[in-house]
Order: sequence, then structure tokens, then C-alpha cells
Amino acid sequence: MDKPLLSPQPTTYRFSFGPWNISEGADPFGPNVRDVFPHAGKFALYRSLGFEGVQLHDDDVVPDIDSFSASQVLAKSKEFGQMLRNEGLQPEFVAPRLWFPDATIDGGFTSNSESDRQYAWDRTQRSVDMARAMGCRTVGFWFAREGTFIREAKSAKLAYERLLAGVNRTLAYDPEIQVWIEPKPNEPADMAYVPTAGHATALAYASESPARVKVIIETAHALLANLDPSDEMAFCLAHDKLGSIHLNDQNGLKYDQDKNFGSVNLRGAFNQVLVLEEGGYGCRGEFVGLDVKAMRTQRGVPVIEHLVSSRKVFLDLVDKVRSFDRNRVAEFRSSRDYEGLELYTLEHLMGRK
Ligand code: XUL
Ligand code: MN
Repeated sequence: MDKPLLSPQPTTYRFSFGPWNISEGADPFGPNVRDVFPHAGKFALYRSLGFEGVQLHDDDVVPDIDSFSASQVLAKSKEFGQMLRNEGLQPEFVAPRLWFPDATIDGGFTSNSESDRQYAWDRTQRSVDMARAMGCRTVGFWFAREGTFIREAKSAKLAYERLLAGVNRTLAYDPEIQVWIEPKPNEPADMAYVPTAGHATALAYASESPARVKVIIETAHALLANLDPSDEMAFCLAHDKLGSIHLNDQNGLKYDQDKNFGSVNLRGAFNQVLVLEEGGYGCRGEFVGLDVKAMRTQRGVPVIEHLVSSRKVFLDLVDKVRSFDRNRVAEFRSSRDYEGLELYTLEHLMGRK
């Protein structure tokens, strides 16, 4: 008979999101549908919504970052770090935004242009300095434009070598910094390099300091790669590589939707929470990160309901995971009665068992 599953970890979860998750409701086909809510005003909302971690891009900290000198950026980052502390908040990571500037039109680390690659490195270095100035030890890499629209455009082998070199250079620049890679298979590029947890984990192991390279698994990104998000998380947990998560949901293979956690596939969301609980995720202070966007149709300013609902669904699913009868599961497994296990799971989710 299979061993019963590990009992759930008694964890108090800490939640994070990025300020871009409170948005004005624009999309590529239409303008803002809500008034602009001042960026600086967002941080005062976090605690009352139940969040204490802040995911940051470098220009969330210092808007218009390229117009300031390195020392000005550092001074502004220190001030920002103090502002966060005053609000009772903690920066989770700083990600160089290598997908807005002209120098990143064709990617940063993997651009064919040497000056673009230099720009990517300068900006990465700056993100490390900013993280340090705010008392944070992590830079996040979402390799937005590190890919192509046609595969003939770049040498893919060279691109992967350049990405690894970028990771190594970051690790060497600051011996305490951690690099967290957030894989995504497409958008804004047609085909991205580092599309899955496996690719990101391979980069971690190949790096000069594997223990300092981790992965951020986003539900929607895994679904866009046609993979099971809970399995992507489990893979990282098995290799102690799960730095953070971006919980959300996705309705099929289309643009990255960042829908509310559990809103499309509640059972899939349950399985993500199950894997996280059984893997002890959060016991070392890891954040339960959300990357959710409000519906464009929602009235009001600022719209925050999507953050509150996704957090609530996560916590409700923690209850469901903790009341999932592990002995029954073990019996179904040992008798190889997966029809029975499926019905029990569905009834449990519907509140009947
Ligand atoms: C993009 C995405 C980013 C990262 C942070 O799809 O998820 O917002 O989470 O750069
Ligand atoms: Mn994300």
C-alpha cells in the first residue's frame, strides 16, 4: 500500500503582488477605462488588502529610470525602501524591465546588437544595486523579449549561452544576490527562450552558483506552455528551486490573461495549493505571489477586488487541502481506484464530502 500523503504544513501564508496589478484597464485595442490611480498611492493599500510583499520592476521604484544617474537611482531606491518599511511592506524582488526601452526591441541579453546587450547588463547591474539599497536580495528575470518572431532571426544556441552568461555575471556581481527566473513560452515574442520550469531549472544547475538561482512559476505561463501549473511547481519544489509563484488563471491558449486564481479551473487551482502545501512552500517565508489583472469592464478606482478574491480563494483552497482525507486518498491509490479518487475529489471540492 502507498504511504499516506505527508500531513499539511502549519504555515501562515504571506502574500505579494506587483503595483502593475492595480491598472487602469487598457488593453492593446483600447485606452484606459478607469482614471489613472497614482502609482505612489498603491503601496498604502497593500496591508489593508492582506498583502505584505511587493514585487517590483526597476522603474516601479524609479519611474523614468534611464534619465537618472546611478547615484540618483540609488538614493531614490533607499527612499523607496524606507517608504515600504513605513508601510510595513517588504520588497520581494526587483526585475529589470528589459522590454520597454528602444535598446530592448529585439531582446536584451540575446539581442544581436552588442550595444543592446550592454544596455541589458547595465540595467541588470542597476537592479542588483537597487535591490541591495532596499534591503532585498533578489532580482527577477522575466525574459520578455528574449525570443524571436522567426527562428532564423537569432542563433538559439548562442542565445541560451548568452542567457546563462547573464545569469552568471549577475551572480558574480553580488555574492549575496539570488536570481529568480520566471519562464513563459510566448508573448510579447512569438517564441520565447526559457519557456518552462525545466529550462529555468537547467539554467540554475548550469550556473556558477546553483543554490542562488530559483524559479517563479506563474499559473498562466505554465498553461500557455500547455503544461499543468501544479506539476511545474512540484518539479521546482523537488529540486528546491521554487523561489516564488504568480498565481492566476488562464482560459485556453490565447494571450496571457492573468485571470483570478481559480476562476477558470478550480480543480487545477486546488491541485496547485495541494502541491504547495505538501511541499512545505511558505515555511521559509516564501511569498504567495499573485499576478492578476482586473476585468476591463469593472467599475471603480482603484479596482482591487481581483486581488482580494484571489487571495481568498487561495486561503479557502488551503482549507480544502487540509480537509482532504489523506487516508481515503491512500486507500484509493493502493487499490488503484482512480475513478473513486476522482469522484471523491470532485465531491470534496463541491462541499459534499
Ligand atoms: C509577464 C509577467 C510579468 C512578471 C514580472 O507575463 O508575468 O509581470 O511577473 O516581470
Ligand atoms: Mn508574472
